[in-house]
Amino acid sequence: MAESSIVVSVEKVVKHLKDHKVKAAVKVKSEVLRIAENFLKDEGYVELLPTILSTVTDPLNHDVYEVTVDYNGLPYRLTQSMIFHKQLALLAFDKIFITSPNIRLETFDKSTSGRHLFEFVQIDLEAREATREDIMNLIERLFVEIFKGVRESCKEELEFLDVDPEIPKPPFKKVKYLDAVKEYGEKFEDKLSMDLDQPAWLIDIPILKREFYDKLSPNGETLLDMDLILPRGYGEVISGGEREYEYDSILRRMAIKGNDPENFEWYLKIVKEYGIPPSAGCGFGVERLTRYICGLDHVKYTRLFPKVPGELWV
Ligand code: ASN
Repeated sequence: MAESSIVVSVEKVVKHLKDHKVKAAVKVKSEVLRIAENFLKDEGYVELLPTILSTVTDPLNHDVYEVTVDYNGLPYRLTQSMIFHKQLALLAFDKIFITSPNIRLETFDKSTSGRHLFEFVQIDLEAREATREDIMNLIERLFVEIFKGVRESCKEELEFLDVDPEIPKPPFKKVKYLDAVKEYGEKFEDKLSMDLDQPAWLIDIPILKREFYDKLSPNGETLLDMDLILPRGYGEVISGGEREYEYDSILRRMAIKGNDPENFEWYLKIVKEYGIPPSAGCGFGVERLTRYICGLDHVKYTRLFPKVPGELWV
């Protein structure tokens, strides 16, 4: 089916730049970044600069348009997530994070989801020898800091947006994926999110519902992974988990998901010849968290130059 696209007019771009709602949300987002980056540094995470062009990137678990850059014959990809670079970076440091711009050329039907931009930023972190529990605990403490900090430093903006974001209360509830399916049916995310009044972890996602790199649990059916679901319909803001790190297991998981090892040649070579450590990590969508704090109906208000699926914007 042909997808309809929109060329955004210059008037609309300037109106967006001058919109007080956008200005307030962008200021809140700036504070979210400051607080998160300081918190992670205080926890011993070393900040890396983002990788934008890569020979290997996240295959993702949903369809997007492929994007390769022909650099005079050298085939580069645009980064969809830094998952493999995060694992490799642990050869240098024990804990790392990146404020990572990701390009995911989403299909145009995502334009009205309120949650998709085809260029967005996630704070992506990974820690050597960490467990899923360690990462969930870290994020719960981080989210408390972010909400406390923003309430303090963005009083004017929150007042303008007419919101009073509640500081989340850890520990967050854990919901098993298959229990959510039982309660709400296969397409449960929106319904689950609508029923929540606190963020909740969605855990134990079935093997075929996620990428090959999240670690299989000893039960052989679900993964040692997690999403964080925001309340009141705001939906998923984090995905992460423990990782596969052994060459044979990675190949087995690629075969199960139908991922062609040829597309991951650089990564696989390093894993096979040098090894990578066990780890866990996650990434949280900066625009999605800001949208939730600011009570907005679309992530586009959190960026001055939003890349909404299907739109041509400056
Ligand atoms: N950042 C995510 C993770 O750490 C991966 C992703 O963005 N798809 O698992």
